[in-house]
Amino acid sequence: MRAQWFSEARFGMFIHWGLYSIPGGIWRGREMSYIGEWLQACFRIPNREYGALAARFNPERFDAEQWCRTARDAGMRYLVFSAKHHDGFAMYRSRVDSYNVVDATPFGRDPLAELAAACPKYGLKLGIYYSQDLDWHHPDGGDPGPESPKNHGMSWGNDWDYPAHRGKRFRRYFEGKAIPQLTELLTGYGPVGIMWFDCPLTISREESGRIVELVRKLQPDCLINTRIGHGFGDYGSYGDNQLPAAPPEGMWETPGTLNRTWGFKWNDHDWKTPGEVLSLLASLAEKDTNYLLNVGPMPDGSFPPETVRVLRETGKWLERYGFA
Ligand code: JFZ
Repeated sequence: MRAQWFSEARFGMFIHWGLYSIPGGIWRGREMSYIGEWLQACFRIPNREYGALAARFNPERFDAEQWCRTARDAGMRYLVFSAKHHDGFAMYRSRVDSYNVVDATPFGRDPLAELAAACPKYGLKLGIYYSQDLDWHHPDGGDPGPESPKNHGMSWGNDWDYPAHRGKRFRRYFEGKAIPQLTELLTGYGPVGIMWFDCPLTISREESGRIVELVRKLQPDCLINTRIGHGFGDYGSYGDNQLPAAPPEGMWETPGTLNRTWGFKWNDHDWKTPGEVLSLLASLAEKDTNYLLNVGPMPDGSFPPETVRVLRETGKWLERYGFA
């Protein structure tokens, strides 16, 4: 069964890494209270300014093998990497859009390619996060419009650079960027275990279905989470750190933060203890639910020291008692 590895994996590493990791929750001396990867929307930063962060993206300490070793030693069996978050910046080499980590930064390397090469060496399946609906860089990226409820006071779509909601044609973004980039991701990085989608706010049933078809065609064994939208997908995603009440039907996963943010924030020190991580992992496992625990790497490419410490202790305990 193509999903067996997933049910047996139980523990995975979510990785949110992008341009937002550089300011780490602080913009021109002002600090945001919301999750770090929402920085651009929080401060309504124009793309010209936000995109200038790319010139400063040079993570000298990035080491895919080190990331994978940390995941494996924590007892994790898979990894999901943010290839493109809502800010629209591709964290892999994209021929479709030069707004990507290889073409736009002094770093010039493809972290996804390096992770794809490292994962199998550490027994990890590779998963890819792709924001299929929201895209703040594209003029036609998903935007529920001015009448829709906000997200903690913020706009879901980019209405600071592109305020003319009536002129937006999601289809242009979908055909011109999302589908071509997903094709790149599904053909350029070897076997992909999971395509992790998010925030299906404006996407149509037909469009969600098109993505499912594309994944099935290019990677028949790849799993899809239900945040693809419209009831599609192979397994359900709960909310942040959520514990299901009863053992549910089907396959499930709970993504969770290790502090209070997905993308790195300099001032978030509210770390869970290894005991808390272990207890959530056990409670979720009892409900047949995987735990996708997030790491927000720092701008230099390394994991925050607290993250490393908690993951190491977690892995040691699992190993000592024969779970890993
Ligand atoms: C989304 C993103 O907006 C966020 O930046 C992060 O990537 C996170 C993993 O996913 O936020 C959500 C989406 C859905 C829920 C919660 C947070 N939910 O259904 O509870």
